[in-house]
Amino acid sequence: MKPKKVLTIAGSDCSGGAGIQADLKTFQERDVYGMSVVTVLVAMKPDTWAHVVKPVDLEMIREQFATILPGIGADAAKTGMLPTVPIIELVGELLAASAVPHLVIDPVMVCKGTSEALFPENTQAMIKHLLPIAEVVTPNSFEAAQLAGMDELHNEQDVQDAARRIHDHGVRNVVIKAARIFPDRALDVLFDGNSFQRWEGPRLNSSWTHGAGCSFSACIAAELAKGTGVSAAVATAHDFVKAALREGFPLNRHVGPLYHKALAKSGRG
Ligand code: PXL
Repeated sequence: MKPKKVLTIAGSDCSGGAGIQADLKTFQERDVYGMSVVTVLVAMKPDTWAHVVKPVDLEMIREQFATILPGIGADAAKTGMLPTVPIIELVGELLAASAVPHLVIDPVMVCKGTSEALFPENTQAMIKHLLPIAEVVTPNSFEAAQLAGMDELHNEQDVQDAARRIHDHGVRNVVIKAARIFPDRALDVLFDGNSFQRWEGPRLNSSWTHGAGCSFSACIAAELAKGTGVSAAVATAHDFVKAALREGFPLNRHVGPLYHKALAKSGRG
């Protein structure tokens, strides 16, 4: 049987842990055919792990996109790091015209190990150009607060308030990865405009979590491509990332990724 085809529109993390690289590993594990539009190249200084970020020019983003849509076709797409306002506008315009059946927006604003928002001016552009056309958006607590126009989220009530405000931007489903609001528990919350659903588990005390957010949204896109409903897709992504985080491993003294094969290895994938 021909596999479903899924497109990631995101940045290249040359360390292999996040971005396009995490998305393609996730697609492979979830048994869909992965394709990519690279929006930005990210390198890291070996001594400090400071990020060096080089956006791809708009024309080349357009060319890559056309290769896939209309050139090949995609059953679902996800976005990751979109480094500039013009790139967000272009990706929004191309996606809106493509009518891809399932669209997941991962509103990447920070990289693990760096503390400030990478591109604060991009939040409004994502609200305007991407959320209204998206089926699912997957912010972490920081990104959710930015998209909702709120201060830091401190508790589950804040998470629900943020989800309602983000839903008002026109996206059909909001999934907030509230991994950091409790010291001992990890919580994912889904709001579909009517009700809340939650997935909770003990918080894993691992430093090797690089690429967790990218892999989570990539897994949701893969499941949607296969015809799974949003709630079941989020449940699968929760389990997939939890298993992969349990087997996270260090690459060097700065960073460690998830182990994407963990769920398949345990026989539950
Ligand atoms: O984890 C966020 C992220 C997303 N995309 C790219 C990255 C990072 C963090 O390093 O490099 C390309």
